[in-house]
Amino acid sequence: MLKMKDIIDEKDKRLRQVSKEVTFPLSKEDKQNIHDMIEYLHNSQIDEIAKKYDLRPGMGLSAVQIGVLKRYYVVEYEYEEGKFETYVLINPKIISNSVEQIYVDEGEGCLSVNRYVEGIVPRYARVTMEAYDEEGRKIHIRAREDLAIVFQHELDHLNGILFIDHIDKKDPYKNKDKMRAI
Ligand code: K1U
Ligand code: NI
Repeated sequence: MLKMKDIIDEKDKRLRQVSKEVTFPLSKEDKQNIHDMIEYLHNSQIDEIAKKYDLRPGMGLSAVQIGVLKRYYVVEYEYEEGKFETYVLINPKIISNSVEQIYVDEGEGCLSVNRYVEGIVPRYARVTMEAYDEEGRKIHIRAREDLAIVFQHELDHLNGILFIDHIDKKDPYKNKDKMRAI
């Protein structure tokens, strides 16, 4: 079972590297990693379990955040109270995006950034992702709003980018009026 100590911190240089494409079939280790990452995210969103094991809540997690420099991530999305949809994206890319941009009003969070960073992180309001599932089948996922944001945040991780890189240090609220807050 993954714990907070297994998630690497922004000071770790591995978070700045570009992760490598995955080949199929998946190795036993990668299957286990994906299982553990889903379990972490799910548990972290259940108050009782999160408290018991001191888990910081997360909706997405990329392999690099547990020190594995491979191009996959998982998202555990609560679409209704107590109901979760799990997404596993391997070798993901954005194949189309909206012109409209949005940002998280209270600021983005990241399990690898253990401090509050204020400012706007511009994200596409809607994206279509192309990726592979665990069996190596090509999949397409359309996402909007917060789900679109988490897909983009995780894709950034696979390219060595953190949300803080998108924030203008001198003017954290730059271009605010050109985007919609969610
Ligand atoms: O570090 C990470 O990659 C996880 C990060 C991803 C993210 C989600 C949404 C907006 C920006 C970035 C988080 O999950 S931060 C915590 C969070 O936003 C959340 C946690 C539990 C439920 C819903 C949202
Ligand atoms: Ni993150």
